[in-house]
Amino acid sequence: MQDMAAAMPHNPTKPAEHGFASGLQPQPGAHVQPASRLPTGSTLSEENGSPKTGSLAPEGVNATIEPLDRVRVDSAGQVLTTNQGVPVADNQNSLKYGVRGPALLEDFILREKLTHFDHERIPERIVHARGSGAHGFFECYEPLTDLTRAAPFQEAGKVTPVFVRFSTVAGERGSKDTARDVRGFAVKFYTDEGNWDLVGNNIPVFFIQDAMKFPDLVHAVKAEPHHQMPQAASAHDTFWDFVSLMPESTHMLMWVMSDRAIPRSFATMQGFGVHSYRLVNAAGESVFVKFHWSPVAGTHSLVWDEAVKISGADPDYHRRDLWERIESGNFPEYELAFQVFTEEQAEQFSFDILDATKIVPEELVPLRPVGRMVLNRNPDNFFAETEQVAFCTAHVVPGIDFSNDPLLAGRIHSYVDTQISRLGGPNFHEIPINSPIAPVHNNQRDGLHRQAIHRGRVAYEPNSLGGGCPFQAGAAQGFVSVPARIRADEEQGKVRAKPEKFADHYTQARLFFESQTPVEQDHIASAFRFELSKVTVPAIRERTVAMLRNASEELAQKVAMGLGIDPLPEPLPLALPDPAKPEVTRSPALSLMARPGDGTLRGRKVALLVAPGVHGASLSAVQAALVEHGAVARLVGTRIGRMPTSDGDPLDADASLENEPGFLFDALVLPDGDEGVAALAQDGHTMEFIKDQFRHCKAILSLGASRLLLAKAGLPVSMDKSHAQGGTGLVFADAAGAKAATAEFIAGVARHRHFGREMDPPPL
Ligand code: HDD
Repeated sequence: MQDMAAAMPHNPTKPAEHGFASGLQPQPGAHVQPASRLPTGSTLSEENGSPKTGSLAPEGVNATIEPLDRVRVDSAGQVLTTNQGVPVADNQNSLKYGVRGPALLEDFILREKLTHFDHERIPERIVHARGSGAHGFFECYEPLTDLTRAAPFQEAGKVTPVFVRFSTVAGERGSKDTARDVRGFAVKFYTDEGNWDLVGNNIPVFFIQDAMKFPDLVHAVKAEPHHQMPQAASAHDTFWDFVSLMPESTHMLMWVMSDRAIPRSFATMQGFGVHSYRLVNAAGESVFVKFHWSPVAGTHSLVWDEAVKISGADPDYHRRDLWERIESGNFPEYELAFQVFTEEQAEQFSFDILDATKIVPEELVPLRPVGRMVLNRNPDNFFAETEQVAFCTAHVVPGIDFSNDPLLAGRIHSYVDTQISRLGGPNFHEIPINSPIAPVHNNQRDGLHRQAIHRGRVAYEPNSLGGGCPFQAGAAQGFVSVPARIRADEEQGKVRAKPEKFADHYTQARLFFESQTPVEQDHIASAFRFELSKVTVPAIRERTVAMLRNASEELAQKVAMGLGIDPLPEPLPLALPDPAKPEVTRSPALSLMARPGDGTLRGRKVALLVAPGVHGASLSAVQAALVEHGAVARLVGTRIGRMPTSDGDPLDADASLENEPGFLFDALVLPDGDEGVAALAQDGHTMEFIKDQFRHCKAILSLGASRLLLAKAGLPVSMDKSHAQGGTGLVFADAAGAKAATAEFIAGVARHRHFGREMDPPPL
């Protein structure tokens, strides 16, 4: 060490800046664990050696554990080098002529470091820029060989590795997670026969019917081009101007104004392939299919006021939730279901299955569960994996094929195209997260950033010099498109037009609204009211109400009233005055309430308030019960750190009322203990905390003396009952009834929300 220090350049006036010579730096390698001591599969980059990946998947279950190992870099115990592998002696000082002299151009170490840094960013996705990813696996329940030859569905228990990226659509890469928006739900299956990307959303329909309109839609919803506002929000003029002139968007607007667009978590939202796709079996027979993902934890959402507040306190709310669920072993899990129907059935439907603004109601074609997906591993590196992952609807495998949905047709082009500029060339499939597990052999060559080193002189087919390799797989093994017939072609020829049923813009919008519970309907009306109240041009507001009248008079009236529009404008003229009678007029499956989940508290966050002098034993008992049910139960204090209790051991608060406000939690426990309650009552944060929990309809457990806090917060609750108050989710407990009350509270948390106490506008 001494010799090394002597050899280093040094600055006598600033010893701390000196690298090794300062004496503050540890010896090379001394501050990190040696590589041999790292847990296998760890992504360790920190000196404490914590395995950042959480529990590892069962062996053989993760695409990325082995194939990606060849590119994983772990610097534990390693010396710092340049990109050329040259060891760097001093990473603190640039090369200068004398300590006060000019920097020298020959400093290749400084120049390499700055040059690389200058190019660290790549263009963000034009849509879905903000996203979070996870690794996992898909497991098939039973062989589906009668329907499809796609590799993941060939046998019961067959496991296919996946990488999933969830996203918002409109906001930029650093925007908030809880914007009102559609969520992307993109799944890359690393199948035995190549990669299959199911690039879906958490809403089963779309705004438009034809890819021709996609750039217009995106230009309308993104921040307005003159002043680049608003960020990650559809509540502005250009969006509503566009959609109110595109009545085909009405159905999608219903979904986007519903609580589906503000999910509680990625783990509690559904996913949909949206388009009709085809399944093809080994005999070449095909059926249509719609893909549905349903979360085992149930479909749960935020309420709008909560979403707005969360976006300030924790813009990474969904990203953090996903990360923490996986770290703590509460792996997000989804069931995949197929809706299968034949071409003949499709012809009879009252809607067109090529129209992405339409669903196939579950009551018409039931869901068939086919497998489950578990997300059990966090990425090692956000950029290398979540940012560089490239999904493309064109990535299908034998057994999956397209329908003629004109929106899908545009997508098949668009994704590959965008990756070429976003990821800097045509070789993005070689980036580790994108490369298939199945071997790749073809005669495509060269291009920017080529990784593969192709041997030999043959790069063409047919060839004899390479023994004819790589050779065509043939129909039995290779991808064969379904030879679908297109009937209308002969009469119509090339046209720029749509089928007639596409013009029924309102029947399914009405179906969606009428299938919601009253609470959900109220939320939809409030969301329209909020969004349109941000629109500055009155004609746009009125046109939207005129459009809504065709879907639901009741909704149109509520929205108009909220916006002060009186009288109601005439309904927009119908493009199809006499649409076919729908098969289904109410579909309870469309309500978020239809999927309450598995009843556990897995992944839910519960705050237990603490201050010096609370009763420790009763609070700890509730905490233990919550943890036993899978909840994340955190002690939130008037400050962080140890708190003396009135009855024994101190409690350790790891969050404070200031740094983790109430709306970040799913439920609240108020402590017993006169002194502690008095301390909490003196802190204004406590009142805000309680009011938000109450306003957002979350379960609250009040132990003993803490009733005082509820009274001080001015909550409109009767205080003379000692137990649950019906559906309000408020549970009071005295020492004798604590056990029963805790059980009641836990059931209340599992119910997610207690909308019986919701009021619009909120009470004072
Ligand atoms: Fe798209 C990204 C989903 C219509 C063009 N789209 C993108 C992502 C998702 C979707 C989840 C993010 C993937 C990721 O995490 O990297 N998009 C959809 C769905 C649609 C849809 C469900 C309708 C059914 N998209 C759509 C159309 C077009 C595009 C009609 C163009 C014709 N989408 C793109 C894109 C993006 C994209 C511009 C931006 C970044 C990317 O592809 O990789 O190509």
